[in-house]
Amino acid sequence: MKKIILPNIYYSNGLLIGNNVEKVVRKIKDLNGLFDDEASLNKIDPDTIVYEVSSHLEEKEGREGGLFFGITYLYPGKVGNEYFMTKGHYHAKIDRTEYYWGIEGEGVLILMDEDRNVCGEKIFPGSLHYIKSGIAHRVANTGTQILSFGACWPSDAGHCYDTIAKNGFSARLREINGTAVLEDSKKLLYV
Ligand code: PAN
Ligand code: ZN
Repeated sequence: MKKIILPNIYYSNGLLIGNNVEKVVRKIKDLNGLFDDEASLNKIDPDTIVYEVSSHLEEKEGREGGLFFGITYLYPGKVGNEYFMTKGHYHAKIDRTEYYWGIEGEGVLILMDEDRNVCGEKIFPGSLHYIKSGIAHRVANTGTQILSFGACWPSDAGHCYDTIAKNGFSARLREINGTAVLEDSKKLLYV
């Protein structure tokens, strides 16, 4: 008779529990330069949590052939008229792809190619998003509750934050007249 064992990782009541789970917390004070309305930013408590990520990192970072799994919890909120969002990144190995899927709440996945063409996809419970090679990705919460989404990416993908930190995305997701609008960024540094 062969053994049937319990898994060592659970996704239960919205939480990832088990071995090799690591949690990252991103507060307003950790996100310098992310939001463009500095006057509004200065009115927000720097310890306000914008998002948390729980990841199951079973593999060694950089190993080819493995996968990582993470759940992001993005809080509702705005800085001025710009929605709370993740930093956003390209993968360090630029051709590495990723799945995102919506779990709870609502928002927009903002995608940008290397020529800085941007588009947005709505995220909602059950939505599935395949992020192709060479595409920077960021999520903004457009709702009034936590937006949580899953992610699965190759363990050799890595994260490149520098390009986005320096040049941003070419569009920002703002609430204008009560609607989420992906507006061209005024900081177009590629001109
Ligand atoms: C996700 C992201 C997560 C947080 O797991 O890392 O949503 O966003 P930032 O990394 O941009 O802060 C992912 O895309 N992994 O590759
Ligand atoms: Zn990614």
